[in-house]
Amino acid sequence: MKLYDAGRAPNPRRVRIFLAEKGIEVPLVPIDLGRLEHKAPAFIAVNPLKRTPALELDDGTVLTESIAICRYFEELHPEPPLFGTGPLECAMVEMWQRRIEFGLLGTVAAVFRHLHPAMAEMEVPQVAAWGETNKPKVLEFLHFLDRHLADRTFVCGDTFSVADITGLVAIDFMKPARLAVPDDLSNVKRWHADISARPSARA
Ligand SMILES: N[C@@H](CCC(=O)N[C@@H](CS)C(=O)NCC(=O)O)C(=O)O
Repeated sequence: MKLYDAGRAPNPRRVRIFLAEKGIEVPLVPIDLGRLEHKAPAFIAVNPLKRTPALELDDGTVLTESIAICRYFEELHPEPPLFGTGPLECAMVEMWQRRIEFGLLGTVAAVFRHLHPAMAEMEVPQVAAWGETNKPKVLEFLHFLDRHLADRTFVCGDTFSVADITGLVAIDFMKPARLAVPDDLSNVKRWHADISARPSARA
């Protein structure tokens, strides 16, 4: 199998962090988004949607969508569980993963994609007003998350999960999007510092 990766881009990084937490090594195929390699015929043959990451299995099957790829590895290598254990915890992880993916990663991505000059060739058309519209949405979600983290180590309690991975990547993606976590959100800052200190965060 091989994982089509894209350097600093947030979604491939989610998968790399997930793999690092599991201690799984998968050969990486670097795709240079800046050079629009993902829009070249060779990669379109892998993922016609022209997005990374993509996991190609030995029989040629291709999985895309970061969370689908992570779920595949969770089934292959259940330890440590990163999607929760038991009906309630699994549902909580799913709920928070989706909340953070849509409420934070998605809104930060909208700011980056629609306002950053480097995205002009990739996000066509760039709609600056949509980027600006998402800035307060990012802040609103961060305040919500800060209240939630007041009495929790990780997003879903005492156990690190894929919801924390999506959160880490989303917060780190704020830097290129030229956004910052407000200083008074001390719970988000403490949680982000803790999960950034895990070896997997270097992936
Ligand atoms: N929902 C997809 C999103 C994939 C995605 O948007 N990947 C970005 C990199 S973070 C990409 O390949 N962008 C290329 C482009 O927008 O043209 C996932 O979770 O994997």
